[in-house]
Amino acid sequence: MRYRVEVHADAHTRLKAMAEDVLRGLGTRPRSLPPKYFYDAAGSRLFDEITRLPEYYLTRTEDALLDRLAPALMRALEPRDVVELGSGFSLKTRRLLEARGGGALRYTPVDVDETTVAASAERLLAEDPALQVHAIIGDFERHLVHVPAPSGRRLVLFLGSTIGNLDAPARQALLAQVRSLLHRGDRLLVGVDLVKDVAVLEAAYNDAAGVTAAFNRNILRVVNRSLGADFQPEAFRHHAWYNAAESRIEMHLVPETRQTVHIRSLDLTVRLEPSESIWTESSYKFTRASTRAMLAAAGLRLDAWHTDVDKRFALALAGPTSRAVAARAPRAA
Ligand code: AVJ
Repeated sequence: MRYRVEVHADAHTRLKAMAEDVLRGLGTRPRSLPPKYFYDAAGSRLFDEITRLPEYYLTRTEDALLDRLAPALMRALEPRDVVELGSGFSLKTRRLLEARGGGALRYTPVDVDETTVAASAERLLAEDPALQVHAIIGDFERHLVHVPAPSGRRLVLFLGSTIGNLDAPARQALLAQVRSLLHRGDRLLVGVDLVKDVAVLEAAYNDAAGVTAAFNRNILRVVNRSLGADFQPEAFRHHAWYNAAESRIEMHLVPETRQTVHIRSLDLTVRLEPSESIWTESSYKFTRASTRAMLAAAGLRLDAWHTDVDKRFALALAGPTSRAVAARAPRAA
């Protein structure tokens, strides 16, 4: 069997988690909804459209970096075990795996959407006879403990600036877990979007075609359908701006007029004033120094830093620091 799947978050569990998240998010101020709920089928399609927008440089810049980097990286590292957090369609992974030159390899995608993972695995397996897939269906913030013991040198992938959705405590918690998946010689490859000119950043989240606005409003459709809510998505204005003090793009949905929303599954009624937006996403932006510091706090050492010529996006390669050794080392006299 070259394909194995473990389901750690079935539809029922996910719905329960969502109910808790929405209750917490809309029941407290500032109102918020977690960005992971953007991605139903329609939301995933809208995001895919975003990645092809002229203003949204992130995906194409990372893809070009990966294409450039893949052969040398795979030759130098020769991984036998690739774990990917938030693998989605595994489009970038495919190019990385292709670059390895055919040795035996186990790929462990971690993603909430079983249908997507199964379809991606089928395609990868058909193209690659030396590949095994051990899929973990779950939330990478909660289910990394189920990643199997390594089958050889390991490469963990966390691409697409997905880490940018997490605030500092959540990033540290996640990176500490990733650190525990790594042994000496293993590596983490993480894609981070870089701090840059505000106009470039804000344009990427305020595209002229309005796709990002539709993507933002879609989260209300997801809550409507999943929890029996009656949000009117068109009554909310898309607002995205760069919060320089926090190094993050913030996306909000601003009610145009006062809204009264009933969420049947939660038996909750929420009144929203135009002055109170729903904060739907943070997209943190990094520098080399902030990336290095974030990694170091989790016991990871920045090994290599790859950026495009315009320094818009970076791929950071990190390895585990030998913390046990450091702890045992005698103090300098
Ligand atoms: C998928 C989290 C990387 O933060 O840029 C795109 C999502 N939101 N446009 C990002 C997103 C609005 C995206 N990530």
